[in-house]
Amino acid sequence: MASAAYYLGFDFSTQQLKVIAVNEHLQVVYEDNVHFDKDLPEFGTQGGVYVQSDKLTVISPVLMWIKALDVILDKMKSSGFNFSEVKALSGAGQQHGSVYWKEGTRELLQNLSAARPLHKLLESCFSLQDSPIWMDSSTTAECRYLEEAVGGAQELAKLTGSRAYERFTGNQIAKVYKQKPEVYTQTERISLVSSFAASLFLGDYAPIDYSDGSGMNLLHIYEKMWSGKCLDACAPGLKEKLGSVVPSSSILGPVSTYYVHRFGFSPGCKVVAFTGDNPASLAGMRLKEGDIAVSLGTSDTLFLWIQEPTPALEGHIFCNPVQPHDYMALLCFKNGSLMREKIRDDCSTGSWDDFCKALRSTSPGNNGNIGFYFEVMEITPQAVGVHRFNADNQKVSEFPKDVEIRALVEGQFMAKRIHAERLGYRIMPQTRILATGGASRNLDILQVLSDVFNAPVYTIATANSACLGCAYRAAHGLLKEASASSLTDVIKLAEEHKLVVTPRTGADKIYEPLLKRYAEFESVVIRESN
Ligand code: XUL
Repeated sequence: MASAAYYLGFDFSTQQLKVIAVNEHLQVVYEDNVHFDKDLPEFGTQGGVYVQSDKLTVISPVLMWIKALDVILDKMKSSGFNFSEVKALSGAGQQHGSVYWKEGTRELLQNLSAARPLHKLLESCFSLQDSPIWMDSSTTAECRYLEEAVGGAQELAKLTGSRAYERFTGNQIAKVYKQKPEVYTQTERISLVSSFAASLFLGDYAPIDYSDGSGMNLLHIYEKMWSGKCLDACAPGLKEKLGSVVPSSSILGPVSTYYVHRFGFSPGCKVVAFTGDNPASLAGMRLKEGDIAVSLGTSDTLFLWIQEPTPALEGHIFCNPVQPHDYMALLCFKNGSLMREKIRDDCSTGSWDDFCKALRSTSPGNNGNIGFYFEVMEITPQAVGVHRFNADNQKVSEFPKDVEIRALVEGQFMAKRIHAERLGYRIMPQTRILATGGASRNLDILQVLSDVFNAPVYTIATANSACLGCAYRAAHGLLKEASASSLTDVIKLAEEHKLVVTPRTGADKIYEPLLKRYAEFESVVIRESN
C-alpha cells in the first residue's frame, strides 16, 4: 500500500493551541486542541492571559505555550497518530505577541534531549517569562514617539502598512527596553509568537515571515526589510535581535531530531515558516487574487487580497502570506451584529423574518436615504452615534422603519467598500466575496452585500481557518519546491465554496453615486463625532 502524506497545521492562539492534520487530498484526518485555562490550570490564566492591575498591560506565560505543545503531541501519540507520514508542518500564532530568548539559548535549542518534555528543557531560557500579547494597550507613549520619529502617522503607515498601534511589536519592544533595560540586554533573540513556535519545531531560531512581520510597525512592507528608522526609534541593536525576514511559504529546514526521536517524525519532515493567525486565515479561507472575505460577527472584519496597497490611517496592510509580491489588508468594524440586532429589535420587533421582509420591500439605493449607525465608538471610521440623511442631503432625525433597516445594512456595506478601496482594493471581474459569521446565514443581507460590491457572494465555513490554513501552507511550502505551484493550485483539491447570491442587474449604477454621497457624509459624521 502506498504510504500516506500528512501535513500538519498548528495554531498558537490566545486561548488554546490547536492542531489539524490533512492528507494529500487536503481532507482533515486529525484535529485536537489544548485549552490553556482548562487543560493547564497550573498557569492560572483567564482566557489564556493575565490582565495586569493597570488594565492596559496584558501578558501570557511563554512556558504555557510550550507545555501546551508537549501535551498536544503526547495526545496525538497516544491516539496512534502516525507522525512518520508527516511531510511538512507549519503554524500560526496570535499576531503581535513577542517572546524574549535569553543569551545562550540557541545552543540549547540545537541540542534538545528527546528524553524530556520541552517545557522542562526550556524552563530557564526566557529573559521575560510573560510575553506581551495583542490585547495589550499600554504603549501609547511609545506609539506617539515612533510616529514622530518617522515623520507622522501617515508616514509610518506608508512604510510599515499601519500607523502606530499599541499592540504592534515594535512599540512593545520599545517599552521593554525602556522599563526593563536589563531584560533587553540579556535577550539574544526576539521572536513573534509565530516564529517562536516555529523555533520549537526547528530546534533553532526561526526567522520571522513577511506577513506576520508586517504587524510590528518595523518592517518596510515594500522592500521586505527591517526599516532602519523604525528600529532605531524603538531600541538600540534591535536588528541583530530580530534576525532575518523570509517569505511566508519558505521551507525553514527539517524538523529537529528531538521530534524524530521522541515522536517518530520522519527526519525529512520540513518546517514551513509560521505566520500570524489572520494571514493564516486568509490561506485557510482560500482567498484568491481580488477576493474579499467578510466576517459578519459581533464585530465585522474584512480580509482583502490587494495588489497595489495604499496604506491609510485606518486598517492594516500586511504582506500577503500566500503570494509574496501581493498584500492583504485587514479592516475591523466594531458595530457589526450588535448594531444589526439593535435595529432588528427597534424596527422589526426582534424578528429576523420581518427584518428581511423590510429589505425585500425596499429598493436598492433606498431612494437616496443614507444612515450611519454606531452604537459604540467605531474603529473604521472613528465616529459614534446615529446620523441620517435624506435624498435632499438634509439631516433628519428618523426614517420609516423599513427605510431604517435598509439604511443600516446598505450603510454598513458601503462603509466596507469605501474603506477597502481607500486601502487600494479593486473589484475585479473574477472577484468573489466570501461571507462568514452569524449574519452570513441571512440571504437578504447577503443580497445587499452583493449589490453594493457588484460581485457574487459565496458562503464559507471558517471554523479553525487559521489552523487549516497552516496545514494547506505546509503542503504548499513543500509542493512548490517540486512544481512551483501556487497555493491556489494546491487548494484546488479542497471543497469548492458555495455560491449563494449574485448582484442584481443595474446595482452598480445605483450604488456608484450613493457611495460618493456616503463618503461625503462620513466626513461630516466624523467631524460631528469629535
Ligand atoms: C490582529 C489582532 C488579533 C490577533 C488575534 O491585528 O491583533 O486579531 O491576531 O489573535
